Amino acid sequence: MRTRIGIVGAGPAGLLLSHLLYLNGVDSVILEARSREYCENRIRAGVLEHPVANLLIDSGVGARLLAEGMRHDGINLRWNGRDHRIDLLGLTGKSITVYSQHRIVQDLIAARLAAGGQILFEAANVAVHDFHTDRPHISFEHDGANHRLDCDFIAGCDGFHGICREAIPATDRVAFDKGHPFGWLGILADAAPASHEVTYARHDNGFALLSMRSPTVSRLYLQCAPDEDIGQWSDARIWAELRTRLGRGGFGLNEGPITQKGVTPMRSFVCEPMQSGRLFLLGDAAHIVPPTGAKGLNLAAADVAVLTPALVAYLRTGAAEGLEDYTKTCLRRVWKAQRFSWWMTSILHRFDTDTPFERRVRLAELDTVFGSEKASAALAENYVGLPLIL
Ligand code: RFL
Ligand code: PHB
Repeated sequence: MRTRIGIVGAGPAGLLLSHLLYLNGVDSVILEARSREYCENRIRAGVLEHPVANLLIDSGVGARLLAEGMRHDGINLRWNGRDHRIDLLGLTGKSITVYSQHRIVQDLIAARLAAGGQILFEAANVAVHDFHTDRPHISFEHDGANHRLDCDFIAGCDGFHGICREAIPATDRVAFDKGHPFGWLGILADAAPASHEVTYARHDNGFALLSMRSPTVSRLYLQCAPDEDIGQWSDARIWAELRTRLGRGGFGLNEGPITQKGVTPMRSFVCEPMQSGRLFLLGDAAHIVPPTGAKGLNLAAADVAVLTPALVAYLRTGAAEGLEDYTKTCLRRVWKAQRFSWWMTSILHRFDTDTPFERRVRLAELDTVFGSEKASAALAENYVGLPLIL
């Protein structure tokens, strides 16, 4: 097999890259380890930045997003029984869209297949080769046979646990890695969201988050131990803890059947550079952030927005500047998102190892946001999303 761009991974990064390349007349093939059904039902992110929603709409895959996505003009911070609304629209002129990541994946898969795009699901033993030459290739197994995909470039969109980053010689990359001493226990529930806007709560028991997927489905999270045993959390215990942490006079949490629950450990990570020869890393393959800033999916889309024009320019005219600058261009935005995600995490979570001094500084930081429009505006500017290319 031969294509221009060999893409490993059919998550948001790989699918959006393949779609945008197609719109620019560039062929690609996606190799994905999991089944289509698995990819289309993996519950993950929900908040789209303003420029990312626009990118999806402008590239023709926004019909369902526009029909079913929920435009939110603000978010709430809750602490000490008080709500502080961050007026995203008033402070920045922009809004966010709440729309499930797995729907974006469904929309992109449908668009690629309708356009004759090739996505090989359940591809096993994917390995990338010769990306330091101008004839890279990818080997894999599919339908019980060995295959080889020759390409001009390889896009590693295979997430944090993928194989592409690890294929770069260890001496050629640096990992910036920071663990966090907690995880999030997340649930989906058939219950109307008790607030119409996303609400981040700080409580002495730990952080809690109220989000939603539709007017009848709530998405809720609780700070927990990184290795929390989900078996210890009955539905009743989850609701009780959510009520405690999100509780506020007059605020009643709507309860309903829990349809999904899971624990995610938290990590901040950046791989530099994000490129090695003709292998480019995008999205979670290159960087991950704690979810408190709702940035992971959005960063993946931004990498795609940088790489697509760079690849198109090179293939059309031989101009290599965009490709040469790929790491530099992406990392400016990546590190700003790292900073923001780390900061949101640090003011909203409970840190058991804090000294009393550190704890008070965190609280003062949060109080600064509650009391200052300028501080709220800085939060809002980052939350709605910096320009895709800085
Ligand atoms: P993905 O989505 O992980 O996709 C990678 C794909 O590669 C496949 N793969 C392989 N394929 C072939 N061969 C191999 N060897 C392979 N190894 C892996 C995988 O099966 C998969 O299909 O990475 P991508 O495309 O970079 O997208 C990144 C986002 O998924 C991620 O950043 C977000 O989900 C993070 N995130 C959030 N981001 C936001 O922007 N807003 C949010 O509100 C938000 N909330 C969240 C989140 C992530 C969470 N979890 C579970 C990690 C909330 C949670 C709880
Ligand atoms: C979600 O809706 O899943 C969500 C919302 C905001 C976050 C993280 C996740 O910061």
